[in-house]
Amino acid sequence: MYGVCFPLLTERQERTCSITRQHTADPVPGDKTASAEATCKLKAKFNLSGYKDVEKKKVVVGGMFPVHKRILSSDGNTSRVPVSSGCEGFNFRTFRWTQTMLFAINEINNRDDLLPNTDLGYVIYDSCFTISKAVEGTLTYLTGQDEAVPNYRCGSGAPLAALVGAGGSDLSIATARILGLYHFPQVSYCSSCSALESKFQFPTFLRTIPNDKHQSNAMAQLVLHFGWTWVGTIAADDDYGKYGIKDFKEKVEEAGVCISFSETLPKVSSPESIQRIVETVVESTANIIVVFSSDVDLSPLILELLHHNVTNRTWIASEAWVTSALINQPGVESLLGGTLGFGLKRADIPGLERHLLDLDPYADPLTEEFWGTLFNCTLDYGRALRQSKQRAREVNGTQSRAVKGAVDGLCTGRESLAKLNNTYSDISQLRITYSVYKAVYAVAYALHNLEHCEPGKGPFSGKTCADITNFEPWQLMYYLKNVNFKVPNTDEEIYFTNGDVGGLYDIINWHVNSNGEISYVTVGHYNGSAVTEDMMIIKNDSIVWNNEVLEPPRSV
Ligand code: TCR
Repeated sequence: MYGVCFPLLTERQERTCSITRQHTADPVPGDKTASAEATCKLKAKFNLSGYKDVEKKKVVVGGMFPVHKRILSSDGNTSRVPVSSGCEGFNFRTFRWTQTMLFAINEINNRDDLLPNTDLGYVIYDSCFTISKAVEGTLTYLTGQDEAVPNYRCGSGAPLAALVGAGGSDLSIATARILGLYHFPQVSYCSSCSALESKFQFPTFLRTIPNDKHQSNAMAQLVLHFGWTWVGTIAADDDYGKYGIKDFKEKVEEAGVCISFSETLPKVSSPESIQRIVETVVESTANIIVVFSSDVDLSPLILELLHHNVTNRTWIASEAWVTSALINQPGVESLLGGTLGFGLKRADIPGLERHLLDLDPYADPLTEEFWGTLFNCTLDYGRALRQSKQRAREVNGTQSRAVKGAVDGLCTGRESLAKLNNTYSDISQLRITYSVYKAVYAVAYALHNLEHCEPGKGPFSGKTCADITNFEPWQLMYYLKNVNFKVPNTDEEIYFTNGDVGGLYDIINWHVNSNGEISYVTVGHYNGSAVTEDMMIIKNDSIVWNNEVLEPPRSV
């Protein structure tokens, strides 16, 4: 498994746990009761910088981020002991989200007014954009085992708080089902799919990103606003894409709009499918194309459309790609200039840039990989070489390719991050990043309220309180559901209604400047909770379109 503990923080707490059986169901295959005395491998990291009182209580918050873009495919060999798959395709943007969770925890640990007597530790997992990895991480988190053993959980040590994650909606749907079984809260920063609103199915799921039903509605209103009647749709092959487009279609079809084509992007690389979608786009007379997809899934199609010199289409972007550097690459302006889309509310997070730039490359395997990928070098030559040889052996039974990669060059770890123009340290579009920050704060405020419950006035049976050193997950869930706080340095108030927050978006338009670079210009706002007439405010005159006449395109 690829659970990542961050030794960035200076004190480690290694827990020895007695394993307690939570269910009396049939023994799990390969029952681990024999190793019940085994050391719990879960290492929670605690921060010393905010450490004024050594006697502080400790709580561990879980985090899950899609730092890699996919898992390595297995060779299908069943004649040897299977190992958990490795991951590849380092994602700088999601790595920024990960670092933001650490930043928020640090900030909270340094505050005297929030959780003054308790330090937050953390365990972070890389879900590699893959459901199986997300499930594996969830089981590991719940059980405290390196090998995920269902129905077991560490019985001692710092209590686990909530899981911040897991990334895309398909991952969260899987993890929320498991966590729900144990009444364990999950706060998501990025899973926006409308299916997750069902509290019957996902009783302990909350999120700081708006429910996509608002976004689908907003897209439909945009289409109706400009009087377009003929649109094409493209969706990712996951819950995000499918539900997003389904809700959009329902809304526009009600109003008489026709759908020219509906395509689905492949999840695993498939040049043939991409080719087919390109042909559909080229042959269709629809000028307006609505795309509900993450940037990772969309980028192969964009590359191919560029190849075919496709222009004169207006793209309607969902939030996941509207400000993505993976899509906004040099050269896309002829295809994507004039794009209109929906972005989450942006914020500045004071101190975050410093934290990102001060990253210690040697802190953990992920920071090492980040450094090596960014500067195209190897930090610790000996170790990296061994690792790449090992990986090469595992992946394709040969050493040649990976070894070649490892001799590119060495780096000192003192290279300057600030000089590079990388999406990791670009703090101009903190949208999901801000949502991560809010999710960590929601957990901290819930824990704070749990800790400061007045005995005899508590919410639990007999007016009792929970104990911060030994609470049950459902008790924290009570406080999370009822949390209400102001996000630091903003005037935004966070509270959950049925696990959801309000549907606020910026309407973003891609303007091309004289150098051919794209800038994101906010041309309007959408508020899903306002009365119908006030929901969408859009400044038509500020919009730049992707056609010579520079006016709203006609849709046929
Ligand atoms: N919700 C998507 C995943 C996602 C995403 C992103 C992925 C969103 N925004 C930005 C990468 C980058 C919004 C989901 O699956 O729910």
